[in-house]
Amino acid sequence: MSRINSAKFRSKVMSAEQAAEFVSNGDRIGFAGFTGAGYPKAFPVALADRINAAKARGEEFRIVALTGASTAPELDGALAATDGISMRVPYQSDPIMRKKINAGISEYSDVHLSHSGPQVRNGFWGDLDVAVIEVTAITADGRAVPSSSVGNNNVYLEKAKKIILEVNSWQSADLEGMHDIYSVAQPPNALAIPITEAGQRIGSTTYPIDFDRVVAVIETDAEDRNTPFKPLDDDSLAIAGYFIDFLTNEVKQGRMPKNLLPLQSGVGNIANAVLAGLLSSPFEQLTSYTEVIQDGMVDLIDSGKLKVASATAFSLSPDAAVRMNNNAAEYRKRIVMRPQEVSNNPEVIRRLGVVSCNGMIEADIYGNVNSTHVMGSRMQNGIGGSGDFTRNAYISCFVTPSIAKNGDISCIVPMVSHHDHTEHDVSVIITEQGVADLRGLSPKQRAKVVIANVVHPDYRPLLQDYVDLAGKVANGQHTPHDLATAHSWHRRFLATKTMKPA
Ligand code: 0RQ
Repeated sequence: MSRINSAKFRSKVMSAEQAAEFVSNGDRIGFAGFTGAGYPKAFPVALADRINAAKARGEEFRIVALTGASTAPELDGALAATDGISMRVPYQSDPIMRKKINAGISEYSDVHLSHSGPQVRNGFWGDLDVAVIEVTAITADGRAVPSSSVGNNNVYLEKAKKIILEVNSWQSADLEGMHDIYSVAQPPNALAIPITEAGQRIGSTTYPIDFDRVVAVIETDAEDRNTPFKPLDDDSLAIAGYFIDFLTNEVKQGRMPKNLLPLQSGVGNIANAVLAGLLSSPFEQLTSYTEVIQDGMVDLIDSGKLKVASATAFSLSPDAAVRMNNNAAEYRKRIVMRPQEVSNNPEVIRRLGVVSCNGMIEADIYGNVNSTHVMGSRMQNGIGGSGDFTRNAYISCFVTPSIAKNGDISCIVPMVSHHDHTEHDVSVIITEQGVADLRGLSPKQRAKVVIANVVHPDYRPLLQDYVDLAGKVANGQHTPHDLATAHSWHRRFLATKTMKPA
């Protein structure tokens, strides 16, 4: 049965190939999609075919691709493979897209996710030509029911000259009622977002659609594609254990209530493992004000430990996605899905006292964190929402195994090779070795706590040698560094494939 309950919207139904004809060389396109959820599945593949055909004729055909965050092979993968993305904003994690960015074929602007929608609304990215948005259904009065992510869809639907809707009947019809669509007013007319509890609803359950700008409606029946999480290993279990010990002590010290404060959990395997750890913890009546709902979060809801979760998207393994689809009517009682300008809003995060927990590439002895670049230059994914949460959290935590690539890389280094989160924003670093609580410490005190608690034993003496040397070279100044050798570990890895000295 068609999910398009409005005759005038039905009159715009066409194939993805026909819809792709509405795009011109140089267009700026706002795509739905946040992790492997809620992205258009048919249109991007048809557009990729069109771009390839134009290239074969020797014609230039490139687009600017804006999204909520990362997407999946049918969007980032297919379009990046054509070399037809001139600029990508604001987050990606697709292997082909990453390759094109690091080869200089596609430009990439890595902005905070909470900023990306407002930047489009305020014209920082020029006019938006097309919005391509996946929805679950179109109602009889011409509103659209969101699907498994919201991201920047509200902004793209407001701003684009042309709107293309993909109505995906694979998405559960019971998603209707889960969403809370609220557009943030901009300066000088901005208003406080009236959220004082993670589960509070302040908007509507559907997107308003300006029919006059709708040029095409495509019907699909295609699953979201997320990769399964890596199985829990000893390191991720140890990290989860330390995180829970840390939270337990915060409660004991009277710095958090028994049911904690709203939790945010980042993308990636380690962050998911931390959620899995909470399942066997003594905490009850938990709340979450986060960006993505991962498998671990759904397990916490199922167990009754998590009362409510606010997010902007699902980031579920194929198994968990099926579970969500079969039980959306139950889950929507406990999940509120919002635009990313609200889920990641700094003002709300600060007010609620969110405890953030994100993965990272590396941290340094003073607590500066690199979330994005491998060896200073190669883009991995992007900053995503980690900055939105870290800077504004009640307590900001970062989690990582202490080593990567079989021990040839230490994730704790003398000086990070790229800065995403400064020492001023980072409260706690956790590895399988332990917890470095950096609150209330000076840089020199931080270095001691980092070396004693979170560095792998193979690298601990080397890092102590660096601190001793830096202390001498910098003559005991406030944040001692030896600029001649601060990046020598990275240089050694680039030259010899290991940070360990010969
Ligand atoms: O490489 O994929 O080749 O195996 O980086 O590392 O250990 O599996 O960790 O999946 O938790 O991801 C920072 C990327 C961590 C993620 C990052 C290599 C490692 C592996 C992945 P392989 P793991 P995770 C809000 C929060 C930014 C966005 C964010 C991320 C791969 O957490 O993208 O936080 N964060 N958003 O081997 C070289 C190092 C390394 C390293 C790990 N020091 N040097 N390679 N790796 N450490 C949510 C959203 O924004 C949507």
